[in-house]
Amino acid sequence: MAKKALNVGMIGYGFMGRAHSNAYRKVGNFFDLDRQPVLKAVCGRNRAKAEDFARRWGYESVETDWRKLVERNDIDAVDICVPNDLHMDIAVAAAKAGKMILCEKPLARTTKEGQKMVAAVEKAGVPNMVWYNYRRMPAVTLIKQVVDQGLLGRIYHYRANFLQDWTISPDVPQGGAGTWRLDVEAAGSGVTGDLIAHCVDTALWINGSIKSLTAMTETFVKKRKHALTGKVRPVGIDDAAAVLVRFGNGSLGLFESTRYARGHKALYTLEINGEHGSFMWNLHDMNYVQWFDHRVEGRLRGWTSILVTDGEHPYLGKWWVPGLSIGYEHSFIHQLADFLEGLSTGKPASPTFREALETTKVCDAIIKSGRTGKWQAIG
Ligand code: SOE
Repeated sequence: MAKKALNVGMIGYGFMGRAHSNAYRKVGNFFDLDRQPVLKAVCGRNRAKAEDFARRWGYESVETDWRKLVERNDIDAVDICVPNDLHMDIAVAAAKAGKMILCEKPLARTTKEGQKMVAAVEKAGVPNMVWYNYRRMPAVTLIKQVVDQGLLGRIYHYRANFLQDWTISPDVPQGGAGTWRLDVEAAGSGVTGDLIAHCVDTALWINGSIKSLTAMTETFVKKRKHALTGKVRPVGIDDAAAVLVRFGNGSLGLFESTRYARGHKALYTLEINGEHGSFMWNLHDMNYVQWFDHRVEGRLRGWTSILVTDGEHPYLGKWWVPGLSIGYEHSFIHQLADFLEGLSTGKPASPTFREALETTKVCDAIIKSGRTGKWQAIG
């Protein structure tokens, strides 16, 4: 049976534009889905660069004004891959135009912006999703499945880190392509919205809601040149954050993120400790998960390293043969496959805008607690 086309309009063509475009191109080759993404248009302010991107990835056309792309009748789904300060305006306009929306994380700079986005997609009744890709790393999905099965028993602890080192030099500018993440206007926050958001999204998914938190945040480099104006300006983002949380299930959580951990490039680690067992995972060894089962006979009990590449592991049946690894880009393909499947089954792929708003609320509370030094309840 011929597959129904899903015409995609992508806004932005940076690092995430490539990750998402790769997913659109590959998903139909590996997953059996009713819908086939068609790369209709890519939008970027710089026409030459957008045309270059379109040629490389096979987009049929180019726009330089996102409003035009959103209004086009031949676009079914809008993918938002631009800096965070544009997420809300684009999403609200796209929802009004009746488009499905796939938005890069974090949902928004603030809860207030996120709420407007949730209201817009729910009013329009359009399918929506936020690209929190790490949920779709097979080893992470496996942890979720096993926790849901109850094999860990009561959960006591959840901890996660996301460590990088690329902004240590005071010469790294704020603003502009790539470095907009250091500009508070464009990003909303620093490591909190960019990196802890990943830790929080996965934690909410695996371990449930967060009730309250207290945080310590720091900006180590106080002034940086703005890449667009050349002017030296105060830095408004958090360079590092350490957070203590209480989950709704009674467990305690710890999150730490920094861009000043010399030697670490993208070290996302997570650990969950339950009454009967524990899991540990880290992004630098993403196809392995460490599992400890206290129910095993004492003499044989110990940490087990599971290579998550078997057909019975999440998503792996769609790839190669057992023992052969997959990579970072596959998490986006998996998330897209879930989104497309959700269009057929009517069961929306998570996180929807409403679900991702919970992460934004936690991020807002981290920033607030970092400023006030006070515990924050998550509303
Ligand atoms: C920042 O360096 C960054 O690219 C994040 O923006 C991504 O979300 C993360 O997955 C990797 O690091």
